[in-house]
Amino acid sequence: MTKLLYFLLTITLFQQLGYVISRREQVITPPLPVLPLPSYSQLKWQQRELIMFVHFGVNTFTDSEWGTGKENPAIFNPVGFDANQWISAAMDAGVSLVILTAKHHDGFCLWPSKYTDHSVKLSPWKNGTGDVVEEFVNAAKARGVDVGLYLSPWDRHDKRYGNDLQYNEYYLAQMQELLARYGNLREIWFDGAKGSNAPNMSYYFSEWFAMAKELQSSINIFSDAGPDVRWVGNENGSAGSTCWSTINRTSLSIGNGSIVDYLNTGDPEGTNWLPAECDVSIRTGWFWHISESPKKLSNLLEIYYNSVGRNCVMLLNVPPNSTGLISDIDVQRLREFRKAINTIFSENLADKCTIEASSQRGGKDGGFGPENALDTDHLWTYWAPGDDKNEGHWIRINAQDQKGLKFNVIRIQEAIGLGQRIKEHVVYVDGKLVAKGSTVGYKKLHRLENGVEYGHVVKIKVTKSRAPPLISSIGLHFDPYWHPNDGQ
Ligand code: FUL
Repeated sequence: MTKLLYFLLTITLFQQLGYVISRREQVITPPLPVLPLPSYSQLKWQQRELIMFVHFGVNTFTDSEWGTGKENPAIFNPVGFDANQWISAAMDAGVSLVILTAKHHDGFCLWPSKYTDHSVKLSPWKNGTGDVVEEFVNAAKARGVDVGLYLSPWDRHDKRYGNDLQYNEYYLAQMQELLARYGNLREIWFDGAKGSNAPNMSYYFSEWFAMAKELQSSINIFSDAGPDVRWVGNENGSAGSTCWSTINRTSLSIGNGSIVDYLNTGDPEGTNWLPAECDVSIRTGWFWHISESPKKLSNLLEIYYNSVGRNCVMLLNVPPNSTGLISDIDVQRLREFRKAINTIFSENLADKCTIEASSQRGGKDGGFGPENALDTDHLWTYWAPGDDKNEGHWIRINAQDQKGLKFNVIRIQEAIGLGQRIKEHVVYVDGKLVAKGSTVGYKKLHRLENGVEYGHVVKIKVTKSRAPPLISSIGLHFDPYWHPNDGQ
């Protein structure tokens, strides 16, 4: 009898265990990533979307763009300098990272470097006791804004420039000062520009990059060729309409004009994750000039669509004036810019719609349904199709009210944490083709050429991809500033 009882008990236990195991087995795992992948810091950078550049130095006082290196430090005297005002302007623009030119090509240092006197030390500003970098960093940190620094490799002042060993040691010494003294930096900018005062000067990039990572492991290194962020290949803020975050670093070199097209589009076969940053100035020049004024809002929006809307980060330069403040007119424009972005994107008309897809990974309850493209997570929840074909998958949004939807912008985002995949896609509204595109990446914005669409059914079809597409977010938006027929 007891034997029978034991037997029955054991069977029940096994049955229960089997039930638990089989329930466990039903949880569908995420698909494998497609290499290369972004690093943690690159993902953080990408999500910032809009960041700010600040060009400030002796050029601010001489009405020039490239200083000669012969400027007298006595000209540097920003009597109304207030880094808090810069940071407020950045925050008004919704910017979470600001990059300052600690040293531009003229060699003048905005911090009291112990390796040169050509710095704020010899200026009348605060009787030579000031430190722009320190005040900038403190103001930003106090408001939760991240910082980065630009340290120009090209130096038109220092006598060591032209002597490879001496100058590289000098440059590294300054980099160590900046990276060790001012807390966490999120980005360091290595500019590829090199002038005629020593055209054969070699920069020891490997040593520079290794030391930068040693001193700050989460820093993103920007240069024409990365290693973390690449130049987009122009200074007008415009990425290629095809823009891969992947590229082959072995095909890149710094300061090489012949690779700008490659930088602009990236490479679907690229084995390195190296997304592009689009640097552009709010004014014509990088430094402040009394004769210049900020770009119109419509220009800034155009740049936003051509950078953020093409899988890049927009690095918008806003130069402080000779008082040491960002001019009111620029502050105003930054506010308008942010207000416009919020107006366009804060409402997603697709939120009130139903959404369906050609198939979904793991079936109806697999956790990878198209509804993931309408939640607020734009990275780690996503729609994944149900098979491993690289073409033909689609997702469809259906309006619920009879009137249909009024929109002129379509936003598509890939779950780039698992690799950039989409090569070609098309968008139909009520069966009519309204947009065609290639890459998507972190964010693709289609501003509809024919203006507003009133539609009931919006279908996004991925016609070609490197692996099954993973879509993390979709938006249908109305941009009241977009008037394609006005020749904007
Ligand atoms: C260029 C420099 O020559 C400009 O002066 C500016 O700093 C721009 C961001 O990069 O290469």
